[in-house]
Amino acid sequence: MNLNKYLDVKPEVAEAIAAGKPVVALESTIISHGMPYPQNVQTALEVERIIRENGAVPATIAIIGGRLKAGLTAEEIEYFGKKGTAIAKASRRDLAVLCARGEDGATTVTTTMIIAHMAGIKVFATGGIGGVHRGAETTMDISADLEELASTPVMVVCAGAKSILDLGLTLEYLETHGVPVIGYGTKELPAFYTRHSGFSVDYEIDTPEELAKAFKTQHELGLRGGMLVTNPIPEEYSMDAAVINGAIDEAIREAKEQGIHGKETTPFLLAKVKDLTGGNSLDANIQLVYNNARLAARTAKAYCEN
Ligand code: PSU
Ligand code: MN
Repeated sequence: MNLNKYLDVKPEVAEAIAAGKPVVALESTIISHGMPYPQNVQTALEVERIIRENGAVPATIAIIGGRLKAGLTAEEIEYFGKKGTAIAKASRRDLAVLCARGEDGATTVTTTMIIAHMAGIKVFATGGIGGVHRGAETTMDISADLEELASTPVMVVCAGAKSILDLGLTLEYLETHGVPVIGYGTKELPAFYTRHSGFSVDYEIDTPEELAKAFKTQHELGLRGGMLVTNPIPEEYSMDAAVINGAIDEAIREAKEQGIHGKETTPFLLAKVKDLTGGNSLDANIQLVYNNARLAARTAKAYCEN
């Protein structure tokens, strides 16, 4: 644990970490920017319940009044969900100024990894990660999430990446930076709403115990950085590839037309895809997060047990 004067670890989380019990970190951008109110709050609370049911302690991570929070109360989750996109999306470059000014921030994969690591949490569950955007060869829009995976030792369990990104270039970037990309029960990188992308992962691993062992071995070898576990959406909730890809293409077209750039790009594309596909994509999104929470809790438990 690397405590600093800006970090507040919720007592239940601190006790679990001190006792060597499993904890799973969760991000807050998915609450404030990823889903509409009140489904965002309901989902965040249900994810915490699922993590408990599977033997781990949940720690939803956020920045509140300049404090780095590892573990939120139900009231704080409600506050984040209600304020929604009025809360600043906080990546690595935002942390210092937000803390210095005593402001709120919704943590992305990047900042959730940073704060989880400060608190001593090793496993983190989310929906999708940021990556190399389509057209990045001219825009240079590459998510800070990839750099963080390269340097911070936290396992990120996600459902792959949405094809708002260039999935091939995202995998190339992760390879260059030495981040293992694992498929849970699959050799193919899942594409968030669908189980298939046409791209291969580095390794297929089929049990939480083996995931935990691989990650522990990475630490014991002294290799820096995280591990990306991609867990396909359950078949019954997966979406029609043509429908979702059509919506993504349309969203990218509108973003270009409107000159959307910088930190607005990802939230803009996600919101557009959601509008274009209606409630179906929201349902799929919620279910894949539940699925990732289950796997992350079981993996955190296995990590602590051996
Ligand atoms: N991709 C998704 N859902 C999300 C995000 C990305 O499918 O909610 C959020 C995550 O918080 C992720 C962030 O860390 O967007 C990446 O933003 P950017 O591309 O600006 O780095
Ligand atoms: Mn970006």
